[in-house]
Amino acid sequence: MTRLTNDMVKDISTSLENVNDMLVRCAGMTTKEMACDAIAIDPNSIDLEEFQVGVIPITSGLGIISKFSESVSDIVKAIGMESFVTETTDVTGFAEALTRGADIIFMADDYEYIAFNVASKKYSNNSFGTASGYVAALNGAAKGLIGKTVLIAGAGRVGSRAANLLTARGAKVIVTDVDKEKSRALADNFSNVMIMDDIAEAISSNKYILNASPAHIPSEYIIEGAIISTPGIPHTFDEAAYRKATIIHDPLAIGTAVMAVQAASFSNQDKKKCRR
Ligand code: 2YG
Repeated sequence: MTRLTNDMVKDISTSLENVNDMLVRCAGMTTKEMACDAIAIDPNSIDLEEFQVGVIPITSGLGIISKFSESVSDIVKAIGMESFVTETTDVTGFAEALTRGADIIFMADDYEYIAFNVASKKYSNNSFGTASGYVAALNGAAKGLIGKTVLIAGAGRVGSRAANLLTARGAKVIVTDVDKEKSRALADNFSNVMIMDDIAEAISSNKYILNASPAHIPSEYIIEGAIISTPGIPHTFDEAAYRKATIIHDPLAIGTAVMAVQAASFSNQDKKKCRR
């Protein structure tokens, strides 16, 4: 999994309006609408203001990314939730979040990034949140994917998770990855996924692209009018690419917003159960 850097994170909190505007402009939906569409719930069926979120800085492995926790807290606030960053880190931070009454706890080490719903004991993770958020945005921007062919560039955790989300929305899926083993593993797991090994040919023959790879995609490869939903970091699309294509990207907010809404929806599911 590619790790965010301090530089990628430093301006997130002050650019959340821009992300929302980008989603409205490109995909016809706000950040909250995208997150609800990603898990197929009606935005009116969930009251995000009810939820208190605790974000815990985690020092393990390569350690803290500056402003990561604050950014997560601001992202969930921007979709209407209450949230705080714990004063303490790691296990002490977990105890602090519980003591302060967090309903949902966000934390990330170098391998997993999760949103844990305390009451329901279920959690949402970044691979699902990012894949489903960017698929929802692509679906909106393409005005539906039924019968359309979508190229997945990058068969890592997010790209692989996106494959069945795309087929569930009626798309035909092609996958390309510099690591042929990864693209074949993905194609083995999902029926009717085609493989294209040459990334230049793959990009230049597809209008709809879900880019979940860290690779640079030269603008020369991109079709005029392409729609590229791209969680991939580092984000290296240049001016020329932005002129030719609709490009949907942010380093953290789209995945985090889906995680928050999915974690909150676990409570609703329990409420529905106890209503019977
Ligand atoms: O608590 C901290 O500050 C650090 N332990 C956070 C480490 C996060 C590492 N993970 C990543 O950089 C990305 N996988 C995060 C998700 C990117 C959005 N799709």
